[in-house]
Formats: sequence, structure tokens, C-alpha cells
Amino acid sequence: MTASHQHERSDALMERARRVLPGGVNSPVRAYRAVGGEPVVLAGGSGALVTDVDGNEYIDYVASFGPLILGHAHPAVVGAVRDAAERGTSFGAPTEAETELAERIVEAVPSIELVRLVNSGTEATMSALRLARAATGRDLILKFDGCYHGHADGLLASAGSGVATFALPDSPGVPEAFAAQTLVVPFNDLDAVERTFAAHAGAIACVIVEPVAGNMGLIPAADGYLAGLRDICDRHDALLLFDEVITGFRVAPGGAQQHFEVTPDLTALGKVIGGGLPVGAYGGRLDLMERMAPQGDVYQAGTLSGNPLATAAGIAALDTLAADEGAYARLDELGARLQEGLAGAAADAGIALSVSRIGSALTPFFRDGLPGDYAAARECDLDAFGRFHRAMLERGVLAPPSQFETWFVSLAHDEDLIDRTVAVAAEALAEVAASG
Ligand code: KE4
Repeated sequence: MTASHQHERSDALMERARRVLPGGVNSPVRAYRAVGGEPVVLAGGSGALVTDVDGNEYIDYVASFGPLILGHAHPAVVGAVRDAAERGTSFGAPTEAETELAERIVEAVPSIELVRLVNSGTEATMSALRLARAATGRDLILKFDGCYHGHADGLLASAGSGVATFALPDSPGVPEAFAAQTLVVPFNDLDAVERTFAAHAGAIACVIVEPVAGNMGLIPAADGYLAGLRDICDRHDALLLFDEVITGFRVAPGGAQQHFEVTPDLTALGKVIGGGLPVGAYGGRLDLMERMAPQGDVYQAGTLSGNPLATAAGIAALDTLAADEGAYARLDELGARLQEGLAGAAADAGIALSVSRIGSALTPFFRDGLPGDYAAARECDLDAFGRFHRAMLERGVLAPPSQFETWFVSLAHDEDLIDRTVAVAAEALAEVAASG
């Protein structure tokens, strides 16, 4: 497949966008700073394919960074949103659809007895952490280096120097005092968690973790790790919060907590449950969630929370998934085909590549051996990844524009598209090897 795309209109639109939007985008990763070159401006999508404003078509593995498990513009989702829109787009009043979406979440996710709908994953984790602090009367939060939970101030904090110490702000504008309420330790290291609890006895409200990390590339929890976190939290009367914004309804209907059979106290959700529209959610034990206003005294609110369009899309997506009893086996099959194909293409090209995967979520790491934490993931050859990303894009395959993101296969992908992707990857990897 020749690399012969032209991007005239895309480039002109990005120049225009940069005049009114910071970096020309509304979320930093979309600007391609991690891979270089100009992003392509997309005009539309259908199934597993997207088309840019210059008419170039791509097999898509970004999938809006996770929501589009059914693929783009699925008829059930589009129809539901259209019907809802014709009845009004927002009321600021209770509607039946938000109860219906909440019922589906409570039914599917083991830890969730009561749930609150919000508008993003950031709102979900931020609100769940406020609840955890209220419920425990403690201030400190423990998170893991390389795990991302949205951009709330206290979560834009990265590991300080030394072992398990107070975090440092990860962005200007985050006061040191806010970051200092967050402890950061390496992922997949239970001893570091034990040491941190010992050093801060009685002061840690909650451990927040991506049960399958998807923001340092895809790095699943090591065997026994989640159960270990559950045990440590129980011994120290701290709460365990699973950030399942990526994994919820992606790795299983009940998320990673169902897959790994470890039940957190609280869960944050997003992405898939909105079917491509803005929905986040947080939920968990009844005795905890009852603390949320107006039933309880912990405040959280949102003008468009549970709005009719987003809930219509979410219900349609979850019902379509639930009606397809082979869905998760199919997603796993397609994911495995892509994982094996990429690994084989890299071996043929003599490129060090290790492909991690759980179900339809995967990451090709440009390094020898699968990383177990962020420090290992950072050893990847980021320059090679950037050249690979561009070579794939020019041949009609759109991968997430960062080594530290996750690729998503949808139910709209099929063997032919996966095989075409692998053939393109073989060419792209050969180009990377030749230009190394
Ligand atoms: P949002 O606020 O972007 O809806 O969700 C934040 C969030 C929370 N938790 C996890 C595990 C997440 O992955 C995310 C957001 N994921 C990123 C991509 N890895 C969103 C893409 C972007 O920032 O543009």
C-alpha cells in the first residue's frame, strides 16, 4: 500500500484551528506532539473506518480513545440520539433515560449498588475521590505513576523524588498543597503500597487505580496485584477505587473487576457507557453513595449530567452489546489476531516490539519485553514509534498518536481489516527499520 496521502485541507484547517484553539485542539493528545507532524482532521466515520477532510480513508484504532466499541456511527446509537433530540436535548429535570442507563450499570458492574451520572471520566474520578475523603475523614490519596485519571488538580501529580513520597504538581497551576495530598508509587509494586500505608498510617482515604492501566500504554495489573490492593485497603480501613473509564464494559460487561474477580468500594466509568457522547459515572457501595447530595451531604452537581442525548447513546450502546452474546469473544479474537500480526511483522522487520493486550485493547511497545510499570514503558523507542505512527497513517491506518495510549478494536472490525492492518504494519516497520 503506497504512502501517497495528501493533507492539504487538513493542514489548512489545523492552521486555522490554531488561531482560535490552544494548539488547534480541545485535548492535547490530538495535536500529535508525541509523534510529530500534523494531525489529520477527520470529517466522518462509519464502522471501523474514518475519513479525513482530504478524502483519505483510515482503519481506525483510536476509537475516540475507547468509547466506540461498536464502531463509528452505529445505526442503533445514531437512531437513538436522533429520536431523543427530536424530543428535546436537555431539561434540567429527571428523565426516564438516566434511570434506565443507571439500571444497566448497576446490573452489570459488581461493585455498583448506586451510581451517579456525570459528563466525563474526570468528573467521575474527581467526585468519587471527594466521596472517599468524606467517608473516611482522611485527606491523602494514593495513585500510581503512569496511571491517568483525568485532569482534576489533585490527580495531575507525579511521583516526587525518593521512594513513596508526596507528589509534585504535574502541571503549572496545580498548587503544591493540592499535589501534596496525593501519594504516588510505581504500578504493580505491592511492597511500595505497604510501605506507603505504613508511613502514613490512618491518613490515606483511598487508593485509585486503573485495574488495567491504559495511559502508559496498556499494562495489565500483575497476577495477585489487585487482590493485594484490596487486602491492604481492608487492613488500613482505606477505600479502593477502580478507575474503569477505559475498562468498563470494554474488557467484560462488568469491567476489569468482573474479569479479575476483585471488587472495589467505588468505581469510575466513562467512554463506552456514553456510546460516543459525554457520559461519566461513579458508583459503588450503597452506604458510600448514599452520602451524595441530595440524599447525603457530599456535594456534586452538573447541568448536563444524565442528559437525554448522552443517555440515549449510552443505552443504545450497552443494549447492542448485551444483545450480542458473542461480542466479547469476538473482540478478544480480533484483538488476538492484531496482536499476533503486529508481533510477527516486527519480528520479520527485526524491530524490538512487545504487544500487550487484554481483549480488544492493546499496545505495541517499541521495546524488548512487556513493561510492568511506567518506568519500563518509558524505555520504549519513542522516535521509532513516531515514525511507525506516521508510516501507518500514510498507508491508511490510524493509530493513537502516542506510545503511551491504547489501541482499540471494535465489533465493526473484521479479519480482512485486521489483516490489511498487519500488511500495512509490515511495510511501516520495514520503513522504520530502514530509516532507524
Ligand atoms: P475524560 O475526562 O477524558 O472523559 O476521562 C479521563 C480519564 C479517566 N480515567 C482514565 C483511565 C482515562 O483513560 C481517562 C481519559 N483517557 C484519555 C486517553 N487515554 C482521554 C483522551 C484525551 O485526553 O483526549
